[in-house]
Amino acid sequence: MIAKLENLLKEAFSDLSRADTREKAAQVKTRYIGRKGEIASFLKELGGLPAGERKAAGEAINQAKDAIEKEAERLLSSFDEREKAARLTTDRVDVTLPGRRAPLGKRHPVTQVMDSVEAIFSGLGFDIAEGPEVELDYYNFEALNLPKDHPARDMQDTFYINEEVLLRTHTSAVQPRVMEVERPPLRVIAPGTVYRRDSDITHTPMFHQVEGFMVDRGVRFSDLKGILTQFLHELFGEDTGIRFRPSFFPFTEPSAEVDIRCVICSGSGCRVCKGSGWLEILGAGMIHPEVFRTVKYDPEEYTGFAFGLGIERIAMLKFGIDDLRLFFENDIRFLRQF
Ligand code: FA5
Repeated sequence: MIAKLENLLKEAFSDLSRADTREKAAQVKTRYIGRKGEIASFLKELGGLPAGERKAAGEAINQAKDAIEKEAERLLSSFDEREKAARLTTDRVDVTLPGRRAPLGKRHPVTQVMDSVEAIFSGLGFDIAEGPEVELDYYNFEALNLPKDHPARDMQDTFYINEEVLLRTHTSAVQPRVMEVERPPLRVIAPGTVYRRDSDITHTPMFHQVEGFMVDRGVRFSDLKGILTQFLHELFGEDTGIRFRPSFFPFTEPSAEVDIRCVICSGSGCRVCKGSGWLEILGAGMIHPEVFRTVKYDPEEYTGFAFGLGIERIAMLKFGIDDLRLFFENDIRFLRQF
């Protein structure tokens, strides 16, 4: 048996020396010292040996097993070392490379215009107020002199939630909310999102408005003209064409709409201004006495003006964009340009 063991040992070492991959070395190891390996079959034969020979044979088997195991482990860890060294050279990190920049967003053109509008009116002494987008019919219509069956309600196609609740169609709804709790003198703007069932190149179902109003003793239409002209000149430049047109709103009397020269076509007529050379950007007028009565202001004592402007319209003109819907598609190539 001892002679057979010596042969086995030689064979094992020679097999190990020929194993040129980690996998092959592991296979050789299993073949010799695995649970069903060569050494195990020697151990099984032990029982058949005469009692006097068993101890020596047992020791020899264990020695052979240890020797094979040691050599196999040495070989395996040398393969591991080589593999690690190879990985270190291929996976090397160049710490001097500049970092990858995370793509940086920009302020949306609508937000930029909203900020400029707020800054100009703050400079003119106006405070900022806010109201809810999901609004009561009362503030959006009734308190603004638009009772339930008033035909002028059709001017603004409304998203109703139920009989009494709707998505506000204009920021004018903030007007009675503020006047209900504050006394004149008032100079307030109310920026925000509004909703209408409307969609084409100059109308979207969701858009932004800024409402403005001023109430005090002796406020006149000329104050309205002065403030709006000052505002539009600050926003678009001193030589921007502006015109006031008579109009109708149930909550103002007299009422006007303000147009600005179409900057897309400089007034020669294009699809944005529908050939007129002008683009309507705001509605305005002197606050109706009925609105004052609703909020318990005495119309004999106080007068005031109000206006409501569309932010997207202004952004279109400022940035020369000919389709309103582009603002809400969130195409990064479009947004990056501003
Ligand atoms: C109003 O909303 C009135 N509340 C404005 C007002 C306030 C008048 C105070 C008098 C006193 P109008 O529906 O015209 O009015 O809208 C005002 C502005 O919002 C328009 O001039 C336009 O610039 C913009 N606008 C209206 N509908 C849309 C739409 N669907 N998409 C984008 N902008 C719109």
